[in-house]
Amino acid sequence: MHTENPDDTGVVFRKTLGHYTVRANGRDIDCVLSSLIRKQLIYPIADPTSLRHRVMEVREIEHVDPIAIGDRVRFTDAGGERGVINEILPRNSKLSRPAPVPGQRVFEQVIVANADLVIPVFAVAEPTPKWGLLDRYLVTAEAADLPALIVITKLDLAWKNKALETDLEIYRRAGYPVQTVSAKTGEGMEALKSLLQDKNSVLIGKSGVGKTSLLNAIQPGLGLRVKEVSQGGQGKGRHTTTHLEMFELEFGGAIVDTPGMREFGLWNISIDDLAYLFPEMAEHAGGCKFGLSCRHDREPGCAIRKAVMDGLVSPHRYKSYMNLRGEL
Ligand SMILES: Nc1nc2c(ncn2[C@@H]2O[C@H](COP(=O)(O)OP(=O)(O)OP(=O)(O)O)[C@@H](O)[C@H]2O)c(=O)[nH]1
Ligand SMILES: [Mg+2]
Ligand SMILES: [Zn+2]
Repeated sequence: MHTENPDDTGVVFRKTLGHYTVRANGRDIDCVLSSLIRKQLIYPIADPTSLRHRVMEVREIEHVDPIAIGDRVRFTDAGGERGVINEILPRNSKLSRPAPVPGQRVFEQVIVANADLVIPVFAVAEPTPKWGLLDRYLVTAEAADLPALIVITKLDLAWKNKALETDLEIYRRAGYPVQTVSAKTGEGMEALKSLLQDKNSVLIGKSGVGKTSLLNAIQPGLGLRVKEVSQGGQGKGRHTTTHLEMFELEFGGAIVDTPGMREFGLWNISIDDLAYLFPEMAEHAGGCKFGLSCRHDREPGCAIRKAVMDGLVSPHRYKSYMNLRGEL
């Protein structure tokens, strides 16, 4: 009889094409995928109408990698800190975005598996926050049924953004927690740490907002590379973090740092569900005169437009809703 060895399950902390770093009982094992798992997981997502299975090209596998950071896997220890992944254990959650493969259809890209907190990161200034992008991240978190914590960093630059407090009030009123911090001065950092304790969090945000700096401030021992301060630079240009990686926090929990993502589309969200993914709109969404067929645009008796008029839903959030709706 095969007895389960508790040592042979672990969590994927890092991956480079074809190789996965699995952490199990404090050891890092360099794993590859078993050929069985490749077949099981890659074929079902190939075009179901195609009569013959075709072997996927490397660049496609890169986009549709069946394993995500945060996945719990079962593996065979091959000795010498190497192993073979045989099974992906069921996920508690997944944060996804669409990955268009040129000349192909769009695939689901699971950014992180088993996270329990999504942290959209924006800077007070440098770069100027784009709140429409925050709405996109929040909808993605809601669709994954994960709570979000909005983190605003570079608080030491507060004098550069007079509108900040008014803007943040919109999100607080919508029910989202907001934590302002500065990685530079340490302000707000203890409060942030207590919000992260014992959670599996994922930082998302554009390149240059200060995600990695935040992680270094949370856990100084990490010493991760951040963008050099450049003379006259606007924080644009190249990414400093180039791949996803998960880090264990010494006070409990783990955090995934992501490279700034230029494109962040919505994955698997239906037009009818969208209003329910804006928590402050959800309670009004069922109340329109035309019911589910209401597009919440110019229809008479629209409960969502009324909520905007009554000041219960901010015009900014409503505008984001309409913009995202246009994409679906
Ligand atoms: N003034 C100030 N600058 C900061 C702060 N945090 C980060 N920065 C600067 O912002 C720049 C970008 O920081 P990173 O931490 O590399 O940004 P990132 O979000 O990880 O960027 P990518 O890895 O490219 O996605 C660096 O020049 C940092 O020194 C802060 O709290 N205050
Ligand atoms: Mg970074
Ligand atoms: Zn309506």
